[in-house]
Amino acid sequence: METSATPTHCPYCALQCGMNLTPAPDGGVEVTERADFPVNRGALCGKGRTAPAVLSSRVRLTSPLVRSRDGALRPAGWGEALDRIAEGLARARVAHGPDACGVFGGGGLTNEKAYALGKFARIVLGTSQIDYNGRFCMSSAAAAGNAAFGLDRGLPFPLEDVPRTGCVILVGANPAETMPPSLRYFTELRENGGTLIVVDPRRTKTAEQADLHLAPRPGTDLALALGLLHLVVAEGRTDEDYIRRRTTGWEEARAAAMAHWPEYVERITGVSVPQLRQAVRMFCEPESAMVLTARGPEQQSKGTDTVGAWINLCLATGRAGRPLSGYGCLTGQGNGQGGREHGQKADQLPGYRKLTDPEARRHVAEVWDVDPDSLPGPGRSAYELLDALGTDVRALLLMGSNPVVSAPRAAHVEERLRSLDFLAVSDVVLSETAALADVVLPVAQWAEETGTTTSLEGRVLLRRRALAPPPGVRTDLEVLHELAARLGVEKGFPTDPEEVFDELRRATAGAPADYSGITYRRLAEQHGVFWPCPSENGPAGPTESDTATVTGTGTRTDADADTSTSTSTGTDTDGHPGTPRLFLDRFATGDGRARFAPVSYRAAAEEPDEEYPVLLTTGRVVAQYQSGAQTRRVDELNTAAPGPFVELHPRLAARLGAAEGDPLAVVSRRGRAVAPARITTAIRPDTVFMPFHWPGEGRANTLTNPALDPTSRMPEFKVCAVRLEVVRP
Ligand SMILES: Nc1nc2c(c(=O)[nH]1)N[C@H]1C(S)=C(S)[C@@H](COP(=O)(O)OP(=O)(O)OC[C@H]3O[C@@H](n4cnc5c(=O)[nH]c(N)nc54)[C@H](O)[C@@H]3O)O[C@H]1N2
Ligand SMILES: Nc1nc2c(c(=O)[nH]1)N[C@H]1C(S)=C(S)[C@@H](COP(=O)(O)OP(=O)(O)OC[C@H]3O[C@@H](n4cnc5c(=O)[nH]c(N)nc54)[C@H](O)[C@@H]3O)O[C@H]1N2
Ligand code: SF4
Ligand SMILES: [Mo]
Repeated sequence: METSATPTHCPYCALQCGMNLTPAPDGGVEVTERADFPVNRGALCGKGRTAPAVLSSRVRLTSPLVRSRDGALRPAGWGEALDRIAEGLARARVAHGPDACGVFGGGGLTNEKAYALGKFARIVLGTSQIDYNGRFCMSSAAAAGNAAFGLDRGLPFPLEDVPRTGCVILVGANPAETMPPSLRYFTELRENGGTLIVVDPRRTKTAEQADLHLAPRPGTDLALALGLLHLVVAEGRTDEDYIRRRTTGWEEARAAAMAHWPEYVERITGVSVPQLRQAVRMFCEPESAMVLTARGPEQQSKGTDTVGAWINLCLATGRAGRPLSGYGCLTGQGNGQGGREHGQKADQLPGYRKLTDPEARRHVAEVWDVDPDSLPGPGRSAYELLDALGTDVRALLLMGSNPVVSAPRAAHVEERLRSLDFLAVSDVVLSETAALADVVLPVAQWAEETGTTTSLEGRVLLRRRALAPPPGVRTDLEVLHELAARLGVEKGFPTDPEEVFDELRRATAGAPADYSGITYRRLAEQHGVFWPCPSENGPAGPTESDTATVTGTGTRTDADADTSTSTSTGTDTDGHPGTPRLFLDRFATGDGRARFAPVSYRAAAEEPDEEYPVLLTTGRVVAQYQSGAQTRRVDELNTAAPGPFVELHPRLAARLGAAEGDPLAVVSRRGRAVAPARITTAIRPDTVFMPFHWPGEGRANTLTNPALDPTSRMPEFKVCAVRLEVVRP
């Protein structure tokens, strides 16, 4: 083991906080402060601070497991486990064709793993049936961003721009709980005289910081954004010159917005007309402003249109592709950004290339040394893939997700997983999904292997190995290498992450998400590199002229400068410096103009009725992460957030006769969940909220609606209709 502190990044969310790992007396590591990393400047949330607890062999898998004849999982050697997986996949392929093998990945996997997994699916299994949990995360924002700007990078500017803008509208985002160290950017914004508007049906810890809190009915953000745009037009606050020079499609979008009268929007959303007017004033009066969305408006069956409407608001007011202004999506998972760029998404090849684009296929096939015609076409989206298990898709390899807890209509998904001929799961712990597998592989995690992630800022970062994995554990890259060899592909699946990254660089050269100019050496020397970063002589990325780097120290240049800031870290003398700020000169569309989305309001897939009169929305609490597979194994976090609950307003509680802590049954058309009541005035009386981190009786996803957005194929996690009853003993 290394003896001194290893600078690296947190295993969990997309903020990718910097931390040091220092050897601990017990032979493990402990987290110590890494104040030099500019994004979090040493601050960490409880999850990051306690992350080493999940490295301990007490809580994790250290031997492969295979299902024995009596139905139980028993420890096995690696040779046997890998042979069983290769057989299971090969059998499905021989009997039913290549698309009978499915692959499911995760946005927590490093770029190297995501890349290798996509390549494995396409060239070893020859299957189109690969998708990943990021589909449940930011796919609506990605679809809307691509449509409007021709490119999807969560934030088109670094977080350090946030405190210097005039107004931020945070839509359905609760960073106080989901990215606590990022809260300082919003606090500094207000200290600098800027204003914060939070749009959330709950008065969250984030909303408590806001100058204005709008609490719409869940699922109505589309109407809200259109109502604001209506007022912008009515009050003469559009930026006509900008609209003319930098956009297309305004007339149609304008006409659609004008049909959304403030009084009509008030009726749909529950947000009053004076509040709408106040929001417009706060957003339009300063020189610059931003809209940031997260899962609230995105995880809807109209998430793409909803984000499109918020982007319209930015475009109509000249607030995109300008210094300190723009639309951004707060990406969620540790590698939520990179995980959506390198080919584990159903329709995609590395570098955000499209599987349907002949030139993209040719480029990637050449790097992979295969015939372009041998690459399959686009496959199904995540929920559709899970829904097809046991019917079209007979064998599944799953890496980096726990859908038994996190997928919508989870009881059905669980049943689909059980109906497979063969399921293999690679994980660090025995997750609820791994527990259903025929073979479980124990793999190394963040601190035990090197790899890169791409943060919500589009900043590519190096995670470094700080200690050896426990005996019996291998890496995901080793797993793919071994499986490829057993399935007849001897070359092309190196186990050294840097070798994989160098291939990824070639595969992404000239692509929208161009990583070709990024090397491990550069990442080791500076605080990350923002893509696109073409190689010195390579083809330019979409915004070639924006070639600034951001500072490593928070130093700033003039906010009004018409070019981006360029305070160099002093080390990137080799080649393209990366692209912290996108779109300042042109958007990444063919004509360089941003495109308005002609969208109109529509209802949620399931609205309340007599039988199911209440709205359920779902989300997160600060001390648990996602399906809880990792954080539910950390004592300190379990003490802070021991289990599920149903948040409801005192008025609704009174109607039900429920007291604080009473077990509440929540029933939807998909199923029934039970969890204790948590009564608070911080939620709308027509809505209840459940966090989704737990399996079993209190599993929120037993209830959720898998209605999909027609474009992004995002399920409607944030809105469904339920009824409630107190469970009397
Ligand atoms: N502690 C913790 N942090 C995390 C994670 C975690 O599991 N735990 N996961 C990470 C990941 S992958 C992600 S994607 C991010 C997610 O980060 P966020 O998007 O901030 O988290 P959520 O709690 O899912 O949703 C945010 C807010 O949306 C609100 N909301 C619900 N319905 C609606 C609606 O219809 N409209 C609007 N406007 N708002 C609505 C909820 O009340 C909630 O406060 O967090 C990341 N960070
Ligand atoms: N109701 C409701 N449901 C939701 C959401 C919601 O807001 N409401 N949010 C959705 C969102 S945004 C997301 S991102 C999903 C996330 O939900 P999941 O996809 O279930 O995400 P995790 O719980 O992070 O699962 C990651 C799994 O991979 C394992 N793992 C960690 N690191 C590695 C590694 O390096 N290799 C391998 N092989 N395994 C690893 C972990 O132990 C864990 O079992 O949930 C979605 N589900
Ligand atoms: S905010 Fe996210 S990246 Fe930072 S310590 Fe917490 S979980 Fe880790
Ligand atoms: Mo996510």
